[in-house]
Amino acid sequence: MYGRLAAGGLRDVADKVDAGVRLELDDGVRLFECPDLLAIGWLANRERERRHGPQAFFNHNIRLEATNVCVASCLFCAFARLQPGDDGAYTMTLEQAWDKLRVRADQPLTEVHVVNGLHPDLPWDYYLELLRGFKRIKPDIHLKCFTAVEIAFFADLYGKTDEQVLRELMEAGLDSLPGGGAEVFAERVRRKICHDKCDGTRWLEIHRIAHRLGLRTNVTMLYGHIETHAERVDHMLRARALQDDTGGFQAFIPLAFHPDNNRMEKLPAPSAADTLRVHAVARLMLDNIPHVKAFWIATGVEVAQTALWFGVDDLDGTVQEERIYHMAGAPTPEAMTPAEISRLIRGAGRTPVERDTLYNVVSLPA
Ligand code: V47
Repeated sequence: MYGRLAAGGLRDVADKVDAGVRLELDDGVRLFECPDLLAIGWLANRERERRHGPQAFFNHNIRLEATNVCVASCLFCAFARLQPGDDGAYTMTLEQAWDKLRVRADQPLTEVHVVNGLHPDLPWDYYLELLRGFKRIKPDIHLKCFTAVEIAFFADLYGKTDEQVLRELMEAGLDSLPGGGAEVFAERVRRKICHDKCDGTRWLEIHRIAHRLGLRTNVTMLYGHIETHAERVDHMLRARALQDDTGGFQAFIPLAFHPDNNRMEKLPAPSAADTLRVHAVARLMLDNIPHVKAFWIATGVEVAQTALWFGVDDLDGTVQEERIYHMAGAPTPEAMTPAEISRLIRGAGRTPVERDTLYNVVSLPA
């Protein structure tokens, strides 16, 4: 394989990885531009196996989107409705939201993952009660709720600091932050695709505060639209720099752009080869983030399975009732059972490990 890496002009990059020397912007761009995908996958796989051996993690979770009313106008979004009365707009009552957990009392769920639109009129107490109610129903459930974009929105809407918002949510039961809303940190890209929500600097600052307060968080990257290779690598490097300071990120999650029913629908979806490469490059650039996750809803089930040999060690979870990707045309199922995910992982020659949100082992599926 070293011969192939040398032929692809990447021998020096491979030597750096071998010597534990950090890759920089130029190295990352070259990893994106070298045609030999398998050589890059091999390098990333070595890093993945060094950290996690044959293990591949997943969790038993549900996804909840309590409202799709949203004041932001991200070009890639097929989920948001701008006004409460718009066609297809919905906002769950607290009882309806809690029911999503109540009706699954028979499932050994460990996590509720909540992502909402930025609703202009809900009272602050709605969000606090949402969390308190979930904990009343299932006290040991882990609540991974609200992206940094939502935290910034709450702070501005309710006249609080970002830290106050996080502290009050934590008191109500918040356990960690998901990685959504990061998109691509580069100002050029954000100006074009999501100009009216919190910028990359504030997104990172909110995660810095969350880490200081003891919360673990994730970081995503929406790829396959207008971003350049350098902007992808820059995004990874900004996450890596924060991780050097705090150590609070658990997983990096590349999110494949889905082009249906949104204002970027003229763009093609990223190819499977690009998806495998993005995950592999993330594994190589992000030497300080423990997990690289393939969100199977976004990548497609088969590509997520293959990605387990391209730097990925985690497949997210059972999910159930996902809307953001399905409204943007994702052909994936809306849920997988733990048995189905385990079969998928085993089919790739990896060892399934059911984890909780903080990567404690819950079970080793037989
Ligand atoms: O921030 C929206 C993305 C994200 C589209 O932390 C789209 O464990 C592609 O962040 N095509 C929300 N992507 C989902 C998310 C997430 C998913 C899985 C796990 C975790 C985690 C977080 O979905 C948004 C945005 O980047 N998104 N529309 C679209 N058309």
